[in-house]
Amino acid sequence: MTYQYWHPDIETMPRPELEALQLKKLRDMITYSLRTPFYAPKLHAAGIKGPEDLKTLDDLKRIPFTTKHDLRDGFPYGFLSIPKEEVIRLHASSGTTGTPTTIYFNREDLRRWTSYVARCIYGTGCNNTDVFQNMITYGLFTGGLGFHAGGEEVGMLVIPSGSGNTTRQFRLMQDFGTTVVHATPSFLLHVESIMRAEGVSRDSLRLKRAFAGAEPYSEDTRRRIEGLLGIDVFNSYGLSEMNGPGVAFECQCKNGLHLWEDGYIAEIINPDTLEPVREGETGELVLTILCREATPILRYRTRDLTGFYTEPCACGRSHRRIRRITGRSDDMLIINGVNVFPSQIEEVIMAMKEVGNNYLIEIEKDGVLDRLTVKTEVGPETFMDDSRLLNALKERIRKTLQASITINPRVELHESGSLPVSEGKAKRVYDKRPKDV
Ligand code: DLL
Repeated sequence: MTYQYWHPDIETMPRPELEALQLKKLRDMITYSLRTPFYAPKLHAAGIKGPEDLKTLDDLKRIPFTTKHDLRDGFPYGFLSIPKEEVIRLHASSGTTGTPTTIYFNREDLRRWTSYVARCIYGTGCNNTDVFQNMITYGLFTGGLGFHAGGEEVGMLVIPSGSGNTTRQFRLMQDFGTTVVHATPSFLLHVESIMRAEGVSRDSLRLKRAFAGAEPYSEDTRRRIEGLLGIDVFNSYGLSEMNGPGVAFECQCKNGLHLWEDGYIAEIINPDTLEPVREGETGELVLTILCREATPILRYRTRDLTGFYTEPCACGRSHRRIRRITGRSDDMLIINGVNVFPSQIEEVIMAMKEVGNNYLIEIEKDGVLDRLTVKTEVGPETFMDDSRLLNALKERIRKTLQASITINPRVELHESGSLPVSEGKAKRVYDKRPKDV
């Protein structure tokens, strides 16, 4: 196989050079971090007063971890390192309680992010003859605009179709001869099942590749999508705190995701002891961004569980590969690609006085998509025989939840005291989706 590289010198850079580059960029990040209200006192406390105080990459370990909680506490500008007039875009992460985590970009930050996404796309074998349909949510979510810009950078014809509306997606694919799509793996499976239902034959399309990410999926799911659609599926990993997509991506070998180490420093730690795991072992991925001036984030605990491959990749890239993400070390749920914390649901329902104390969250597969059901007891004062009142309450809960978590849940009301009560620590989340990761 011939492999194509977008940034050949960087992608195949010998490791000693790559690590020297990391140190240089890390020092720049320290300069920017020292300008933020959040990091300035933390770095000073660690004895870091300027970039020169970091002598080796190992000195990074002197800096404490940053968590999602810190980002929320720092809302809105605690992590901003440049004057507001120089900021030209923000993105915000879904799946937070009330306060979003917001990331700011200057013009160069956006240019750099775009070039990482272009590197990922090109490395799968795409080029400017491709027609790219970006079937993922645009807006504050980074998947839409991130891939859009990366696709344009490669020179592909980019169709900003966004997610949903499957019938229209087929129409666009047929009209413009789409060769590459980007979606969550669950949406790709959904597309395939609608294709069958609507009698759209795979031969009427020119699809060759798909980029699938933003949620965990198994190797079996990848193979299933590949088999059903007759295409190659590449795993795409990223998170809004680290720009979004473009952090780690599979190359043509489809065997682990190259984590772009000139843009990010990766550590893998034991989430309980916070000590590094041995090379190759599974743990929590911790990332330091090296490619964003406006919002530097150091040693961010992603909560994603993975490990490094220890052997080099056949493609010749020197950047290490991480294994498919197998889960998280916190309680965040990913439902049809949207991040949801159980605490967000609790916050909404517990604020309603007609609602009782007990509730359950259930996630199941409905066909290929995820379905969220929120079961809640009504308060002792609410009569279960007043169906008009109950329906109105149900609808109000549904709408308020949808406004908070952006997905539309099913809501079930139960009589006071009728939902199961766990002994000890309450078990409220029942994730009934098959665990095939
Ligand atoms: O999901 C960014 C993205 C967009 C990645 C498009 C890939 C494609 P967030 O909404 O901040 O950002 O969610 C980040 O999603 O910490 C993981 O838990 C999960 N995640 C993302 N990609 C994968 C993947 C975007 N390939 C969170 N496999 C991350 C498993 C993934 N989980």
